Amino acid sequence: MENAEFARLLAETADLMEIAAEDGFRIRSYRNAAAAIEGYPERVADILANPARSVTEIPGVGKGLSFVLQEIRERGSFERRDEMLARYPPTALEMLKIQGLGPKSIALIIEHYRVSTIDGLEKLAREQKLRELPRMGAKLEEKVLRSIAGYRRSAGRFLLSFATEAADEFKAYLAESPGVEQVESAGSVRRGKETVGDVDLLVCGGDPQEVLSRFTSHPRVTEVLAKGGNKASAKIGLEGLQVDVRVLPRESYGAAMQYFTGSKVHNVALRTRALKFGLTLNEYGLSKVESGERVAGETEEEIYRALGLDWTPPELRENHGEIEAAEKHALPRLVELADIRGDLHMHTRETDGRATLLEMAETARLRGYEYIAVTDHSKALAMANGLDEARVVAFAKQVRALNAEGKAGIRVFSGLECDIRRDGTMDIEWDALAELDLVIASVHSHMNLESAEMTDRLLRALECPHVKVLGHPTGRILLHREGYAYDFDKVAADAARRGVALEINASPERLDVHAALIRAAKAKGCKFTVATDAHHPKHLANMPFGVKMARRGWLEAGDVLNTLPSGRFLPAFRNS
Ligand code: DGT
Ligand code: CA
Ligand code: CA
Ligand code: ZN
Repeated sequence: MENAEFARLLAETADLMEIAAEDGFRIRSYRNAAAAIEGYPERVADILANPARSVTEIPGVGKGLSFVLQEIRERGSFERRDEMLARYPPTALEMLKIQGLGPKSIALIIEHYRVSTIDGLEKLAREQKLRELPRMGAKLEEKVLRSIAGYRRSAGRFLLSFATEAADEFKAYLAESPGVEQVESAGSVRRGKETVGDVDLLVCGGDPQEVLSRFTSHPRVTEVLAKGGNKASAKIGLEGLQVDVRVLPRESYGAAMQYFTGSKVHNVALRTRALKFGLTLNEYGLSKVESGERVAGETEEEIYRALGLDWTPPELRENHGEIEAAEKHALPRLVELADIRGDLHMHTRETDGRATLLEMAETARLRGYEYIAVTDHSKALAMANGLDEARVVAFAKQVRALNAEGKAGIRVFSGLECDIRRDGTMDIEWDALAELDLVIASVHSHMNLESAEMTDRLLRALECPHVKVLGHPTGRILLHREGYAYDFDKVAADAARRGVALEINASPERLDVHAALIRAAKAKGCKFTVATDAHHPKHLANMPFGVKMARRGWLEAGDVLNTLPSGRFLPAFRNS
């Protein structure tokens, strides 16, 4: 069981208790523990399993909660949660995922209308019945309807990082089957989509039945959904992620890779094109319509070539112009992980990170980077012990000394993730910011402003001459929260004009900003950074997810400023 799962159960129960208007102290303690566990660098399940350790070492976890966590580990729930679920149907929990509705509103809706499902809620909003309740109005109804649509889109989906980890585990496992030559991810994992419905694995070589039996007998498999001649599907883990495995002969492996990588809309466009050439394309290969003669199938390259196209990177296969570009030999040369020379967003023990600057620097050095920017929080994030002006200035000085002595083994840029206040001003005085190499400006509060006010707030933040990067530009949390509302194009245009880079935040639950907005911003002339927002040395390994996003946004190395060598890096920001 992963920490996120422990955290989810605690937070959920806290929410249900809030619907029930229970004691605020207990609710807060569950929430605090959930937040602490979520960000804890070690697995809670491992600590619980180790008799020499105690989970009370996690800040915010006391004796009472340690029993709760033990109970969760043993049976996947705990007494208080069961009690709450007996009082409210589990669907009430789903209602909590609808943005704009707090527990008090939900309690009111359940009490007044006896409605506790998403469908019921949608009906109430459509029939304009929410506005009959206190403190609810037409605006809320609209927001609820939009939020329900978003919720339906994300239900049953998983973070790319989670799916990738599972895919890698099963790839390694299946590769050990006798005779297996190759195992690869297809589907949305291969395309680098930020959320994934299911994992698609393609196996080449080996005896299909033997490979599939090995798959379905994996200890993490909880339910076998289907098992046929060359395909099996199963659910894995508590989370119920589905994995599809197909075993294919060498001669059609490329065709199957192409077909099962998708996306569906890309494939449809490709098949239409094939027909114009008198060819049919399916998962077995490309063949002539008339004679049935096969012209390609063993590799993807030969299929694209036979259709008069350059091989198209999976991240681009969304039928958003990639086929036209491939025809004209005009596909971008997408940025690669190896192009990235440094990570530009990370936190240390000074604020809410788990390691020291030197520990972060060492891990970055081992990853092969030339430089890092250390960007702790500013004082508005009091809970994270954010830096005030005096600490900012002292930090800048410390980093200058560190670089002069060469003690970090890597070039360190002094940075800050400075909060953007509600009115768009910086949380730190300008003369202190002036001491730093790289100021990232980010929104962490007042995320529900009206679009016009949020737009002005961000535009004002860009006016500060020391701001070089706009951090996690939309503020979305995948499967959890949509980004804040504002005029993205306007802000992107201003960022481009001023030479402020947009961050592509590689943290798996953010992956912010996403493909469509990256392309829109690039069209306005924006530059980008790709950075992990690491709070622990191991988070530096999330860079590939950020690079995937950049690639999905058609970015080349020249669009990403942390591909520049350290000597040319700083002057690439800020023209005004
Ligand atoms: P997901 O799993 O929802 O994150 O997205 P995908 O793209 O992995 O979708 P999935 O797993 O349903 O199917 C994998 C690929 O297989 C998909 O991208 C395209 C191909 N595919 C599956 N079913 C169809 C179909 O009915 N028609 C076409 N043209 N392609 C299909
Ligand atoms: Ca899939
Ligand atoms: Ca699938
Ligand atoms: Zn942040």
